[in-house]
Amino acid sequence: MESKNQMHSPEDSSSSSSSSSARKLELYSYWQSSCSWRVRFALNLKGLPYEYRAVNLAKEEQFSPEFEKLNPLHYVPVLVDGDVIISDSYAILLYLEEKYPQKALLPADPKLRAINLQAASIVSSSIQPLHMLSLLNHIEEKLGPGEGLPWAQFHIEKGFLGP
Ligand SMILES: N[C@@H](CCC(=O)N[C@@H](CS)C(=O)NCC(=O)O)C(=O)O
Repeated sequence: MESKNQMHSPEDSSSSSSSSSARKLELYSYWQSSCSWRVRFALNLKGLPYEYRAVNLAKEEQFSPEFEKLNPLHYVPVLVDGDVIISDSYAILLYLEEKYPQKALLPADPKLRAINLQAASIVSSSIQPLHMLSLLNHIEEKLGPGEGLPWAQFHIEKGFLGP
């Protein structure tokens, strides 16, 4: 995991939003993490500057003692906003929406709001957890090499298209 003041590749472009001198938010992220993409989308849509902290999952940096203090579950993303530390993308999105209401992500209409939250919840609880890196590694270990991909494809298609 990089130290606080370092920037990095290949995602350096994503940290362009942190050019403001009033840097406050910090996002611990990995470039292939779809959970982190969600938060980056939200930060950019809301125009919130943030500092990008790369956690290289391929190098198992999520298990470093430094990162473990932020998220004992060893997952990215983690958002740090002053003394607030949030380590789940869904919770981070709701936090950002409430704390920084400018450029709302959710519609005001309750029905449309519920449909949006339904889609977000399906992705974050019924699709993504079924193909996270640690689970795919576990499946490959238990069932054999090459078994992870069809597993992931099945659950992604089911989540988006239905059975
Ligand atoms: N519910 C969490 C899930 C976080 C999660 O699964 N993060 C993945 C990247 S998208 C991760 O860090 N995986 C590391 C691993 O599986 O060891 C969220 O939405 O933030």
